[in-house]
Amino acid sequence: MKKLVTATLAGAFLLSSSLAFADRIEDAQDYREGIFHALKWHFGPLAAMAKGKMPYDAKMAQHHADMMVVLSPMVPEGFIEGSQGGDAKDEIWEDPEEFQEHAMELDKAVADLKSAAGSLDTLKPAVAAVGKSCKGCHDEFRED
Ligand code: ASC
Repeated sequence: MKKLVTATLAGAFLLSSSLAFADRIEDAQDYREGIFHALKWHFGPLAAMAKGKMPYDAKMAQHHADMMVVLSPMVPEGFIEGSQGGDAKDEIWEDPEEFQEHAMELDKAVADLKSAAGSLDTLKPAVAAVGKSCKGCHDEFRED
């Protein structure tokens, strides 16, 4: 009887932890999509300022660039093993080094953006570099 109780408890624990892990995998897609949406939220006004579609505002530009510096390193964590799917191509998991390289490129471009946000002249090329980094990764690793 004691053995049965122990086995039942162990089984219940394993089941609940694997269910929790299944949630974790599902949550990973939401997590990474959330980070990308937040990056887009902050990049949108910067791109608009760079293109002259919104008046340049140094304080706002700095804020959005600062937020992107926080968000960018959060991206790779959303691509845990088993969370393949959504817009993410399998190549991310097949060539993690290449993916990591793109992620580090974004970190670098965003750090440059933070330094460049103080004037429109410096903001423009820095925005272009971030856009290029986004596109480079999307071309390779995102489903159209
Ligand atoms: C954006 C956005 C992207 C990138 C990409 C750059 O504003 O949402 O995914 O720029 O379009 O080419």
